[in-house]
Amino acid sequence: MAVCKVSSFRGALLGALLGDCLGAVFEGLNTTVRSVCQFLDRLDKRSKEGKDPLMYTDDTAMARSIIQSVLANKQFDTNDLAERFTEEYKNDPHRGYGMAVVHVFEKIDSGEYDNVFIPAKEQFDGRGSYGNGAAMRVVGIPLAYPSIQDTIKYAKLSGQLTHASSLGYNGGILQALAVHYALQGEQSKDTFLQHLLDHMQEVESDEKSCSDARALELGEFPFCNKLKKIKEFLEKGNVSQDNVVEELGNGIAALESVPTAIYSFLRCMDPVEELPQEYNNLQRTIAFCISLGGDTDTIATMAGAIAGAYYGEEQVPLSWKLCSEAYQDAELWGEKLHQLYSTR
Ligand code: 8NA
Ligand code: MG
Ligand code: MG
Ligand code: MG
Repeated sequence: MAVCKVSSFRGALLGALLGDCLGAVFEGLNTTVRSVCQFLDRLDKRSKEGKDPLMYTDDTAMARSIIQSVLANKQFDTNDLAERFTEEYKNDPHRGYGMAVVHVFEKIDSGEYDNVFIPAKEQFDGRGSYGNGAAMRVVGIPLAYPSIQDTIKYAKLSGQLTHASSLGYNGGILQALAVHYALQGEQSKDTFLQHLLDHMQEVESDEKSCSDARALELGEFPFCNKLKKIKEFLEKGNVSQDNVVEELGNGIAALESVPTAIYSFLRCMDPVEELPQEYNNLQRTIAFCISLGGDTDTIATMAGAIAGAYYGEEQVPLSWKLCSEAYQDAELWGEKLHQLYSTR
């Protein structure tokens, strides 16, 4: 196993935070590359004016609960995590949570459920949520567990507390795997994608994944098929943003957003014509995601986590960081997770 640097851990959490805080400004708006870059370029001035920071949303609020739970317990504890999600929501409900997920928190809070996984299973008439909520918050898991098996197991469990559809929690597993492999350091796009594909082929071959995909008329191995589309797009080169949105998506479903985040990370390993040449890879990745529109905070937070893990905190621009709420926690927790990871 590669020796992972503390800079990668801090970078992953900072990248995730910046993607959320900066992406949230554009959530649901009609975005253009130009408007996104104008906004990003003004952050330098903003950071010097002492304005209130840009607030993080549900993505980071829930990621913080996972990180705090893992750091406090050293081991994964589903009941503790369910309680932290619920308390966090009750204390601070206006962070832009998904419309449906709040019912899970209300049910857990009612104290009527002994099994904390049941409320998620009751969502959408028993079909469970396929939203990207499990994926948007998962970054703390691959930063806490060096083993692939643990990463998959705990990404799944942390996802299933709110997302009982395999189309939801498998998205969380894929995002966790992407951060895991990004932490391992420099590798080719092909190698990176092949790792993800190998694992997702196994993940998506169980009975529930097959039947959930069938019920949604998606065909088998939906995430694997998106990974193959990513490979095709990367080989093609300059695929237009409209095409990316059309084929990979920019929506609130995990299947319409996790592959988009992974594609954006890989695409932005090389310069992107429309984006300023002076941007580094991490800046490029976040700007690219936001300019795709749709669920901008969530796609940018996922891609930001992957890019931050891969390039390290050296690529995190100071002014972008200074404009993001509670960035000091990301730095401190990155260090603590690195310690925990290194002792396992
Ligand atoms: P969620 O579990 O409430 O799912 C989000 C939405 O996905 C639901 O409200 C439904 O519209 C839809 N959905 C999920 N599963 C099903 C299903 N089985 N059948 C029909 N519809 C379904 O929330 P989440 O935690 O997954 O969050 C997902 C996204 O919503 C995140 O981006 C989060 O930030 C939030 N959000 C998004 C927007 C936006 O417009 N992009 C705005 C505010 C909040
Ligand atoms: Mg959000
Ligand atoms: Mg490993
Ligand atoms: Mg979102």
